[in-house]
Formats: sequence, C-alpha cells, structure tokens
Amino acid sequence: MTKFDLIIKGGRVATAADVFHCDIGIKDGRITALADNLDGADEVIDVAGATITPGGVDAHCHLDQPSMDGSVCADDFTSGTRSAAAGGTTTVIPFALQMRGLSLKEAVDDYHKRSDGKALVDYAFHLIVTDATPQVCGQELPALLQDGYSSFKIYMTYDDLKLDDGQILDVLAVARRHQGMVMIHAENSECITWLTDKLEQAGKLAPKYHATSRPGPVEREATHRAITLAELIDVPILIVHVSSEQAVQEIQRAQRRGLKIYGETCPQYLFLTEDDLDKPGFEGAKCICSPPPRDKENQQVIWDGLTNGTFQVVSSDHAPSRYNDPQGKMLQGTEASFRIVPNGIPGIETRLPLLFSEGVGKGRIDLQTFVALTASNAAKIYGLYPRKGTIAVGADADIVIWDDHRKVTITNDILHHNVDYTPYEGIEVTGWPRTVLSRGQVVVEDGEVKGKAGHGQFLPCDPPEKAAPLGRSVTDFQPA
Ligand code: DUC
Ligand code: ZN
Ligand code: ZN
Repeated sequence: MTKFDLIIKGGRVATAADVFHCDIGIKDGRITALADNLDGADEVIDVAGATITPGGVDAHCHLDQPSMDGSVCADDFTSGTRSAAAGGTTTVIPFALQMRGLSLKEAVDDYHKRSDGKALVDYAFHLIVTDATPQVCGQELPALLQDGYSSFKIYMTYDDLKLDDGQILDVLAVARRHQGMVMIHAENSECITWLTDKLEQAGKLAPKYHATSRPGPVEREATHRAITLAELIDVPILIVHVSSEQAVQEIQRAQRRGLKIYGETCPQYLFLTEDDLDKPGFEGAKCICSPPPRDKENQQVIWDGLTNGTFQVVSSDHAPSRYNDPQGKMLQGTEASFRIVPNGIPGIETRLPLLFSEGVGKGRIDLQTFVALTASNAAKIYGLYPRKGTIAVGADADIVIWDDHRKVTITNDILHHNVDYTPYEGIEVTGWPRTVLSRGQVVVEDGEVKGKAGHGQFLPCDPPEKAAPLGRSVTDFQPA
C-alpha cells in the first residue's frame, strides 16, 4: 500500500495565516502531510509553483429554494454545486427555508430530499426562520442546533419572511442559550414599502428604481437595530450581504465597542453599481438584488472593509433566477414594477476568480486575507473548521490549484450554472481554478468538471463556539 493516494508537488500554498512552498500528501480524502520532497503516492500532480488555496466555502447561496412568488430557483444541488466546483468552491451552505405555518423540521427534511445524492461538493444547511413560534423557539430550534444545524438566517424585510423585533429577540435568545449563529438580513421593511409605494404612484417602475427604494439609510437603520437587539441579548450575530457605507459604519462602531458583530459582503457590492440597474430596456433586472448595488464611493468603502476588519466573510449570495423566463426575472413581463421582479443574482462560480484577480492580483488584499474571507473564516464561524477552510494535516483535501496567469473573459457560456446570464459578462480576470479537489477527488481538471452528483456529503456543523477563534476584527486597529 502506498503512503499517499496523491501528492501535489511544488505548490505555493496559502492559508489564512501564511504562504509557503511545500508538497501536499493526501490519503483517504484527507491531508496527511505537508513537507518538502514527499514521495510514495499512486498519483502525483506537479504544479510547478502554482498557487494553492483551500477550496472555497460559500456560506451564503440559495439552491433549490422554494419561493412564494411563483418564481423558480434556477439551480438545484447538482447545477449549483457543479458551478461552485468549477469556480473553486468545495463547500456550500444554502438555506432550508421554513414556510410560515410549517415546522422547521419539515423544512429540513424537505431540503435533505432536495439535496440527497445530488451535490458534487460537500454542503451544510443554514435554517431560515420565518415563524418564530414558541414551538419553534422552544423545541425545534434547540433540537436542530444539537443535530448540526448551527446557524439560522432571519429577515427584517420581505413580507412573507420578516420577523418583528420581539420575534428577533426570541430567536437571538435561543442562539445565546444553545450556541447558534444568527445571520441577519438588515433592511427596514416599512421604509422600503413606503418608498416603493411612492415610486409606483409616480409611475417609476423600471429596474433602476429598485435601488431608489432601498437607499443606504434603510440598511443603516436595520443594521443599527439588529446590533442593538444582539447587544440586549449579548449574543454574536453576522450581518449578511452588507452593501453600504452606512451599514459599514454601524458595524465598525459596534466592533469598536467590543461587540461580536461579524460582517459579510458579496462580489455584487465590489463589482456592480446602481448603474447596472439602469441598463437599456428591462436588462437592469438582471442585477436586481437586495440590498442593491450602490455607487462607486460605497463600492470603495466595501473594498476597504475587506482589509480593515469590518468583513470576515465574502459569500456569493448566489440567488439564481433566469432572465428570459416567466418563472424568473420576467415573472410578470418586462413592464412590471421592480417590486415584483425576483431578487437575486447568480455568482457562485465567479466569486473566487473575481476576488483572486481584482483583490489579490491588483494588490487590494493579500493572499492570506483572500483565504480568510473566502474559506477559513466562514468555516470557523459556522462550525466546520478545521475540517473545511484550510490546508492543514487532518483537514479534508479540499484544494484549488490556480492557473495564476490565465486571462479569462467572463461570459455566461463558460459558466456551469443553470442561469441564462451573468452580471459579470465581459469582465476580464487573471487567474482561474485549474484543478479542484474535494476530499482528495479531482472534481475539476484543467477547468473541466469531472465531479459526479452524489460525491458531495452533508456536513453537520459544530456550534460556532467550539470552533477556533477568528482573526482580527476592526478593534485591532484602534490605538491602545
Ligand atoms: N436578497 C436576499 O436577501 N436573498 C436572496 C437574493 C437577494 O437579493
Ligand atoms: Zn438576504
Ligand atoms: Zn441571500
């Protein structure tokens, strides 16, 4: 029997802490050695100095999620994880959504049916709590937390999803008692409804008015309130998909005060602006997501947040609706109000290449920060570390070997999702995942997907508390 199943030779290996040169020995799906001059393997991949990073952990994506408006989530677990793998992501955490009036347990059982045997890479579930009844908060959530569902998202907007402040406090109290991580979608629902009504009354229905209906202060108020509620309960929270300077300021203020507030942002807030909602005809609908992309100044604040400690996580918020489709963006035709266009954009495959090229390649972030933001921190926050999110002896051999200098123009036809567009059409990036391993299996080889549906396994998550502590926070940058 050989010592290793596979050796990856001669890589420049990056973790959230260091960049070093070594070989990687893999046995039975795990990393078993990191050293120079390893030998004794059935197979060797010589990478000749290529950059190697841990497989990405996409901690916020929507796959085969039921909707209440008649639209259809374009990606199921097979197409979504195929696209994830092609873009270097080897762990995804989508959402088991509780429909109001139904139990959370039913949502989880249904989501297992939707994912069993279908994924190409490993996956865990977040829960979405929309009905915070005494039964849910008293029995179901604690039991599910115990069983490896350690994080749940709650909404402060969307009529069929949102919780009021009292319900949010109820959920936060469960998280504190049973060590859960609460992810909060922070936008003020009443303000959005009021602004949307006024815009519609004035005949302003086009996609660009989506951004007008959800300006920065709407996000600031809800972010401030979410932090206040978390402070009352004294429990960490994570604010998802942060888009604006106003929300960043609230998060930084809380972090400086020593509160455990984590922040997540997404490529759409780094690469798109509200001008993308103002494309000719109905095209702007392709970029309707919430919160909306903002202006260049806000974009810069979000970039700065990647290095000043505001953000721990960059996720895709892949929420795929097809464009030219009556079950997608054109649900009610092209003259419909922005209010009824399904929210969300695709991005599970482009997340890593965009950030690698425009972040690391352009010197905005270093490679360690790239790894922390795209893999390690999410694995830590959601209780998957160190099995996922790092390159270390004992970790799963989830690995990306980069084609560092390959220039790729992003077009929808090179992507593997089931969506008929990408909002990043035409952007040229340098660097693309060449080979991707999931638990030691080659799932992408020379850019071609080789993985098979059913390889991906469900991952129960530890409580966040058991995971290793995070790296720096904005408080590290305060004068002593
Ligand atoms: N916003 C969300 O909150 N979820 C999915 C898509 C979106 O744009
Ligand atoms: Zn959201
Ligand atoms: Zn989302």
